[in-house]
Amino acid sequence: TVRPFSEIPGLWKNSLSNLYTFWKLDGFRNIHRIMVHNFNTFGPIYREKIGYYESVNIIKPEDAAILFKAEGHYPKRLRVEAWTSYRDYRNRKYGVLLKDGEDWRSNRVILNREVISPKVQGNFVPLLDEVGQDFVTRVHKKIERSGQNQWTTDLSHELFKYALESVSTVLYGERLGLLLDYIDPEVQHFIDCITLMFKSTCPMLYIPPSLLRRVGAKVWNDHVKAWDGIFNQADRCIQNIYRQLRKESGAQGKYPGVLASLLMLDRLSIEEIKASVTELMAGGVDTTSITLLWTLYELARHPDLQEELRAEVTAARTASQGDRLQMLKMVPLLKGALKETLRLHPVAVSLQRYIAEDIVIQNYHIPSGTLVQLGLYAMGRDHRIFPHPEQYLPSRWLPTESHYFRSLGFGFGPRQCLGRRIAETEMQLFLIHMLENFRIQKQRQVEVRSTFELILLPKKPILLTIKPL
Ligand code: HEM
Ligand code: 2DC
Repeated sequence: TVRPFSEIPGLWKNSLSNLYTFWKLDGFRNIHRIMVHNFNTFGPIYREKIGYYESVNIIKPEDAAILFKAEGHYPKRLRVEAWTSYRDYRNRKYGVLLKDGEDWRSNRVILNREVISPKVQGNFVPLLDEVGQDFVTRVHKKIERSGQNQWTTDLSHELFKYALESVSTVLYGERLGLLLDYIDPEVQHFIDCITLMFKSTCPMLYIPPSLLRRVGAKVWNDHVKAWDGIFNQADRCIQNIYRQLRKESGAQGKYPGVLASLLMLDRLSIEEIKASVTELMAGGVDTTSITLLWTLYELARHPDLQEELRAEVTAARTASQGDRLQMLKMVPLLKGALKETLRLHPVAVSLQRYIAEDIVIQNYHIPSGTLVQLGLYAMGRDHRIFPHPEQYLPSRWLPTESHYFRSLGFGFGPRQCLGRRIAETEMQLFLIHMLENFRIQKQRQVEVRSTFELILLPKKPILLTIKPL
């Protein structure tokens, strides 16, 4: 017999004292480890209430399958109040990230065609390949300047620029030139604003932004400043393309980028296009750059694997005669490496849905409308789901095995990451370029842990040494 919802184990009865313990454990920074701890204490399902939001947490792939089958036609995630409050406060439209219901679906369908459908990848590859090429040139220059035939550095700032240049090139169909020696202070400001926006969101997951705004809290002011900076820069880029398009209508066969394609398609209002393009631009920086940094870190820690990947890339290059699009189909281990990175270092600690129908998980009844969270970080590190979870083994993702509801770094279904194809292409090409040109090494073998700043980031700077092959 199915047990009732009220019997699900967990610390959900006293939310205020939970908030207090949470605070004491520095829970804001450690959500991912607290979730692991909770699964160890309560088993594969537990209920939780912290501050104003209540959820059921699950960890097993089979249960994830049940969750996503119950997501309905309009899948809905946990609403990040800080983000919607800002839009309401400044009277700006929601893009796909924040919309829900039919409004979300109708926008998302149109965006899918231009951003994530397989047919656009061919347009993205040459653009992104050029950015990868420029990154290599830049690193060679840095190595030369060091006078030591190597370059030891915290690559994160370079990777932020690489990621922003990549996503901008695809969105606007033209280069911003971020990999040149001179960096426009406005662009640096934009990058800083994204990091601040994520960071200042965290406390507002638990304390209502409306309250913080009323008391004039610093975190709310920081958050507003951050989004203002993001929207100002995105507006400048969008205006620029819009003006160009009006002057020279109908380009000569060249792929014009996502924004111009959407404008010419004319199925979304300009305000809606602006809202979603801004979200794409802001969502495309910290996510891919941090995933690449973690991947380089893992490659530096596993030199034999690095050589194996290099061999795969070299063979793919020969077999495809340098055709990059073709080449991307011949690097399964490299793709496995990215999946392995997202298993151990997911950008999102959890995936969530408000379920659209009643379900039964682990023999407990869960009523329709409940917020159910899949603990992505905890799942990736569970030995019952991934044997020897502490080992970085890209080969576990080769197509010979089944990966039923295990590869969820980008989410799942119609509400999955809209930037997925851009992210994957951009990251694969980056690694191909790096492996073709450099060897990555690391000084000491110390484990770097994650810290939660809305997305998971390395707790300490990662220092890598890059040498020409
Ligand atoms: C949503 C992960 C890169 C834009 C999401 C979600 C995840 C995710 C887990 C929620 C999906 C769900 O609820 O099922 C990642 C990871 C990335 C990445 C791991 C890179 C390693 C990007 C990039 C962009 C982007 C490069 C923009 C170009 C978005 C947007 C949404 C989203 C707009 C909301 C989609 C919607 O609500 O319909 N991402 N993302 N992401 N991501 Fe990403
Ligand atoms: C954070 O408890 C932890 O892709 C919360 O590119 C639940 C939660 C809700 C939504 C998640 C968020 C977490 C992590 C960051 C995500 C976000 C949805 C989209 C966003 C996963 C797990 C991200 C990074 C987007 C960001 C777009 C940008 C314009 C803000």
